[in-house]
Amino acid sequence: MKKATCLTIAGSDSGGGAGVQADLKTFASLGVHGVSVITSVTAQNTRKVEATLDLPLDFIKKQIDSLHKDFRIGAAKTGMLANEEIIKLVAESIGEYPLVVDPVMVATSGDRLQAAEAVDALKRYLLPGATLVTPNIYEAEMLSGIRIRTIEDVKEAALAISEFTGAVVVKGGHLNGTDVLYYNGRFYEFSTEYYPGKYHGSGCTYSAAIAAFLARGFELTDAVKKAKEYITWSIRGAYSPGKGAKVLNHMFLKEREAERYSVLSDLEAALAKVVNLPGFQTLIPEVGINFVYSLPCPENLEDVAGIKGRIVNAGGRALVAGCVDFGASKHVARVLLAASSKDRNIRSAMNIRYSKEMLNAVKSAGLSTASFSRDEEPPGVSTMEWGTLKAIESQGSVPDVIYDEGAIGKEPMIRILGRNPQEVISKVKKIIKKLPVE
Ligand code: PXL
Repeated sequence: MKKATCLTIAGSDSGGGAGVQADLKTFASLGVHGVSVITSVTAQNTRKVEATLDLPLDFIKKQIDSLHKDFRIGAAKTGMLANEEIIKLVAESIGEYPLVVDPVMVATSGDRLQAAEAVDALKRYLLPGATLVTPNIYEAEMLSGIRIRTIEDVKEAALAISEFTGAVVVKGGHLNGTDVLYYNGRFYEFSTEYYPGKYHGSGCTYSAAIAAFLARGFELTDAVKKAKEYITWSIRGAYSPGKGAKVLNHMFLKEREAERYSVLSDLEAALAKVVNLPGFQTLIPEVGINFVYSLPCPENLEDVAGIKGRIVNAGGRALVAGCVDFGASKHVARVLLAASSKDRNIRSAMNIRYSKEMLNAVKSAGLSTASFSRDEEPPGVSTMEWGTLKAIESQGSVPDVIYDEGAIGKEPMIRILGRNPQEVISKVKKIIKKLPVE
C-alpha cells in the first residue's frame, strides 16, 4: 500500500484540539502519512494557552533535516511560528514541495501565539515561496493592512496579499462562512453550511487538509474545495472534551461511514423484536409501517435505512414484508430528515395507525405530541418535511410523536420519533400498554 507523506511544521497543543495534534489527525483521516516538526510547545487546555516554550532553532532545523534525509514529502503546511527567527529558519530549511502557510497569530482563546512584529518576516521570508496562505479575517487584515467588513473588502485583501505569495484563501468563518480564494488571476468562492461560533483548531485543520489533498495530487482549487467539505464535516461532529471551546471531530466522516453496517443490523434486530410484541399488529395502518434509522447527521434519503416494503398485517400477525436498506423509505425517512435537521440526536422513526383511541393512548403514556394539518399545506412542498417542521415549530422542540388527521384520500398517521430504534420500541410498548384491551 502506498501513501503520500505530508509534513506539518507547527506548535504542539497539549489540549489535543489544535496545532500539530489536529494536523496529524487530519492527515491520518485523509489517508496520508503525517510527519511533524515541532516549533513550540504550548501548555494549554480548551480554555486558555497558559504558557508557551519555543524550541531552540538548531533543534527545529534538526527535525526538518532528519525528515528530508528519509521521506519524499508530497506537501507541507506551517502553523504556529512564534517569531521572526523561527520563520526565517523554516523558510531557509524547507524543500521543494507545495507549501501551505497558515499564518497563525492569535489562538481561539485570544492568546497570542506569534510576536506581533513577526508579520513582516512572514511576508518577507516565508510567503514568497508558499503555494497558498490561509488567513482568517483578522490575519488577512494584518497581512494586507486593509480593514475587512464586507466580502468586497475580503477580495481586496486577498488581491493585496497575492502580491507577495502564490495564492490566498481568506477564511470567512468569522464573517459569513464563505471562503474566498484568489489564484491564478481569478476569484473562487467556497460556501458550505455555516456554523457560527468558535471551533478550536479549525484553522489548523483546514490548512492541514489542503496540504493533505495537495500531497495526494489534487489541483489547488480542488484541494481547497475538498478541504472545506472535510472541515465542515469535522465541525458537524464537534464535541467538548473539556470545559471550554469545542474541538473538531477529525474522524467524524470515517466514524459515520463505519456505522453503515451497524445501522442496518440494529434496525434488523429492532424489527425482529417489534413484530413479536403482543398487540403490535393493532398499530399497523392501511399503508403499513415503515421503521427507519439513519446515519449520524443524515443529509438525504440515502443516509436513512428503512424497510424496502413495509410491516403489514397478515391475518392478524405483524409481518416484515421486505428487507432493510438505505434509501428504502420515502415518507418516514423525510419525517426523520426534517426532525434531524432540528435535533441531531433524533435518528429513528416509525409510523403507526391513527385513531382517537391511539392518540389517547399516546397521551396517557406520557409521550409529548405535536401535529400539523394538511389543510394548511402550501403548494409545492414535501408534505412530510413541511408537516414535520411545522409540528416541531409549534412545540418548540422535537416531540416524541407527530401526527396529522389526514385529508381526503390521505390516511391520518402517527409518527414516533427517537434517538435509536430501541427508544422508538420503548415508546411503542408504552402506547400498547395504554390501548384498551379488545
Ligand atoms: O489555532 C491556531 C493554533 C495553532 N497552533 C497551536 C495552537 C493554536 C490555537 O490554540 O495552540 C499550537
